[in-house]
Amino acid sequence: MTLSSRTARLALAIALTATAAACAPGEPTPTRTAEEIILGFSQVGAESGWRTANTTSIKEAAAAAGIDLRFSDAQQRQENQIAAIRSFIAQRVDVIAFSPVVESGWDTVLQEVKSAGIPVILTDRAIDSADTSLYRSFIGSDFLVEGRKAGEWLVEQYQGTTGDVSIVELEGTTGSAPANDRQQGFAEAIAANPRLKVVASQSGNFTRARGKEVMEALLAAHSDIDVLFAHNDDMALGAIEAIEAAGRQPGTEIRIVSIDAIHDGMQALAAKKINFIVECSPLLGPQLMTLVERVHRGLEVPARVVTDESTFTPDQAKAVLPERRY
Ligand code: GZL
Ligand code: ZN
Repeated sequence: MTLSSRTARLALAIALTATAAACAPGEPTPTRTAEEIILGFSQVGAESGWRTANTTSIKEAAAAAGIDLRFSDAQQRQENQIAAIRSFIAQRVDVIAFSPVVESGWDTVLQEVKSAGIPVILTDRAIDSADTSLYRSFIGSDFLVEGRKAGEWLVEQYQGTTGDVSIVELEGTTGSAPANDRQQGFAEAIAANPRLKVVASQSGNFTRARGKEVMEALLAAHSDIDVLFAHNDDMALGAIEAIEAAGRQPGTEIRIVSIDAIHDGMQALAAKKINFIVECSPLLGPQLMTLVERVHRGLEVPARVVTDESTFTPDQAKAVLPERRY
């Protein structure tokens, strides 16, 4: 969807405000003259390094903006997020924001929020509801693009080679937007070379522990694994433990492409145990607070704010590791 020029100007204004807010460390934050805004935030959980960095970004940005943050951790369970959203309605918060653990099953509770007259902002993950009036804006990465970037890198690696390439895929949380879209984007990209074949694909629920368990099973079932595509670094790191325990070499015998670019993932990349990482930025806090303030004041906000993000090779990881914030 191309942003209209007005919306693009607005998005730029938001980005600039956010950058200003984010780039003024040490300066006294302006004491809030307006009444304090109460923001209810329902977080997915604390399942990965990405998630904990995202939580830190949200909490720090709320404090910097003088926003009263009511924060709830759902331990990756949708029923806990729905209960948290209902409690935010009862608390009469001014704005509700959340990262939906899965794409579907939100219409009922978001209808209740709408009837209570509380604006909603989606962060990080999308929902599949057809009713886009249920939320004012969705700020987060384009997971299709992330999956495509991973696939395009793999196609490039095997340019001009012969023989089949067996790929195993560690999927994120079943039913979540990042798992669905990264899988689709990756599949679309590797279709360019029919010798690139996903021989097994299973959920590791975005956690290191589960990624290790699933990779152990895949190694036992497939003696011919050439590549691992992991939907996040935590599962890739768990898989590396399983690969090494099986006496195999991650990064050489089994090449690994992953998504997130968290600190531990970037260290494994610098050590060439991972070969390529597609960045997914968790630092949504400042932009989210700008959106919260605007919707609270009844100002226009863009329906979609896409976070810009990069990709990393081992050498690039080595170069940026010292300055990375997460
Ligand atoms: C992506 C986010 C995903 C991360 C995982 O924006 O929803 O959830 O890629 C995290 O690390 O668990
Ligand atoms: Zn096999």
